[in-house]
Amino acid sequence: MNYFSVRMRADSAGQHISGAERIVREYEVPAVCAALSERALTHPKGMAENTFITVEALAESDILHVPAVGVKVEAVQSPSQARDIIEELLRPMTAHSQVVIEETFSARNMRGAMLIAADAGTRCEPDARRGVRVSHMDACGASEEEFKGKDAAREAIVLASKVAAHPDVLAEVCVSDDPAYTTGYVCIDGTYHRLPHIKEPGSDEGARAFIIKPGADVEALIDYLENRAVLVDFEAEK
Ligand code: PML
Ligand code: MG
Repeated sequence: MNYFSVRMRADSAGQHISGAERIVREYEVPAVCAALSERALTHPKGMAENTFITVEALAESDILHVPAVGVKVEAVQSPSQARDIIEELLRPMTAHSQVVIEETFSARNMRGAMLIAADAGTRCEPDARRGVRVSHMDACGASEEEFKGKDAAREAIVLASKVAAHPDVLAEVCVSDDPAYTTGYVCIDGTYHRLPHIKEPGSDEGARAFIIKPGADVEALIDYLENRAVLVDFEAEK
């Protein structure tokens, strides 16, 4: 057993508070469990009442390596400008970009992401309240310096790279539901467009949406997103 998947999720009174995960070597498991449990206890949404940590052995042959997406920071001054940029980026992929924007900004406290069909603009995930939780992923070859103090961005780039590597995903839109976190992104054509000021500080709105290809095998896509162990290769970027 070469690697372990370490996953944390936390809630209070049935409301999702926090979720995070790593794929690490055996010697790193205790420290990673400590860091993830601390995170649930000090979350800006409030101290989690319940924290669940799962540690699961993975064989090296179970792990898929995918390249990291490139990052481009967009010059955004306000939430309305961010929405215009999202619209512009999504337009070539779907006629329903406004539906995607409305759904993403009006959601609250979803554990996972929405799946939205590019052709019909309709939701495709089996549980619309929960969404699809992307799991079993981490960075490989990224120096700590690159991400120092930027856990949210690091995890989002890792997640976006796993999602973008699936051929049935055309784009992703993300607005953090963390009231203190006002940077979001659109990932499309291998580029993660970082969008500062995507929402007003203090707002609990936000979710992720994946825009999926017409005719996609939704069940197979969900299995990949939730269960396939993926290491995102940052070396390939350098
Ligand atoms: C989240 O809360 O999980 C989303 C974080 C988005 C990070 C965006 C960035 O800083 O690049
Ligand atoms: Mg969150």
